[in-house]
Amino acid sequence: MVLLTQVLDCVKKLPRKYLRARFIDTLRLNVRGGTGGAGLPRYGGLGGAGGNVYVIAKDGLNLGNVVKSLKTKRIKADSGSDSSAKGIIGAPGQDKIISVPRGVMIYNQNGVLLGELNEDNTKLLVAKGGMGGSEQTGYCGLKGETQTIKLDVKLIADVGLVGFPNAGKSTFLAAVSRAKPKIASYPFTTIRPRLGIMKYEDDRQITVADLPGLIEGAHMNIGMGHKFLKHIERTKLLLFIIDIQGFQLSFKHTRRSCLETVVLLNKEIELYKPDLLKMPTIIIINKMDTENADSILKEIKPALHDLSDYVATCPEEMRPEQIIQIDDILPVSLISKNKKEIETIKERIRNILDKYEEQRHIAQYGDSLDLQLIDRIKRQSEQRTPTII
Ligand SMILES: Nc1nc2c(ncn2[C@@H]2O[C@H](COP(=O)(O)OP(=O)(O)OP(=O)(O)O)[C@@H](O)[C@H]2O)c(=O)[nH]1
Ligand SMILES: [Mg+2]
Repeated sequence: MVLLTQVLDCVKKLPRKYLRARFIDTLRLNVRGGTGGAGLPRYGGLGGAGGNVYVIAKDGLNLGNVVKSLKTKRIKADSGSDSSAKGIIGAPGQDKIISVPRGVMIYNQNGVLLGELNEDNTKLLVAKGGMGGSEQTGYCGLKGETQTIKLDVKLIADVGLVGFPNAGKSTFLAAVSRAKPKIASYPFTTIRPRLGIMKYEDDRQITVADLPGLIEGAHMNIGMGHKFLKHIERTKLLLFIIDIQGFQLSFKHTRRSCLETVVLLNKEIELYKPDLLKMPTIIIINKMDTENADSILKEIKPALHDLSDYVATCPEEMRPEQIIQIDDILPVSLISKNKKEIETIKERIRNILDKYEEQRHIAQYGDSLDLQLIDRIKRQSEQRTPTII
């Protein structure tokens, strides 16, 4: 109960900027296909079909741009032309195309997933135009399909940055990519997710998503809440950024040690979606340049390497049921922008991503792709080779 009052208290004290922040990652639209044109009974003329409404994915967009570009949330495609003595077959109505960001999932009003658009230029029909008038319809044009669709954007990135506020997530993004996120010494500096690209000498690219900070009670919508956690659903690796000095939202709140923040992040992710804990995770212990950092690290190292023992000693409300798999623990000082340190982190991320990708591949296709290919070619040639008598 004390914990609950403490966390609820922090809601009131949140920076006003957050309350004003308008980051849009869902959008509802009413879409309507065009009406079919009327037919012409005298000549058996056919009305043009109504236009369709499509949603198309485009690189470089966000839902904010989409809202700005649409004048209204009711999108209707054009009606088909009527059949006339001059034009027996009516022209079809023009389609309406709504450009949206990549990674959008589209649901209908009943919450049924209609499709997802992850690649640039992929498109989905969301409202079909009505048929043009013909003998079949008594020469009346039919009305187009209507529905309310919900667009839900989930970022597509290889690595998701997870951590308490102020831990150095944006400092990390700025250090490894050309992104220029806002960095400041107060909590909740980052109020919207942001992508950056880590580039390697051999042109390999790994995308990183910087997310707003999480705090305990995020599942009860405390702080920025859980809503940004959906953006790690499509990442392949979690990068926990942890402040060696721990975190304290304000002097009224309990100070959480570095180890406690790891456990609390584990717990918040579990409360959001336990499956995410199966993802490979690297822990970056940041701010190693600060006072006593080395001795704190020395003290907590054994517990970090075997988190389950430590978790057992935590109060029940902090204790997750499932413990994250930690693939690597890297103590660093991101602020020092030490090139060697940054290169090591980049290499570790790359190696772990590749290791898991290989394992996933083997699980899906078996041990050796070459053997499978040889087998397939053999079978195909057996089918085609004429039997020699
Ligand atoms: N001493 C020290 N300070 C650091 C280090 N890394 C980051 N900082 C400072 O910590 C503060 C917070 O850094 P951010 O990168 O904005 O932290 P964040 O995790 O993105 O914070 P939110 O966006 O609020 O969630 C800034 O004042 C940074 O300069 C470090 O290695 N050592
Ligand atoms: Mg930040």
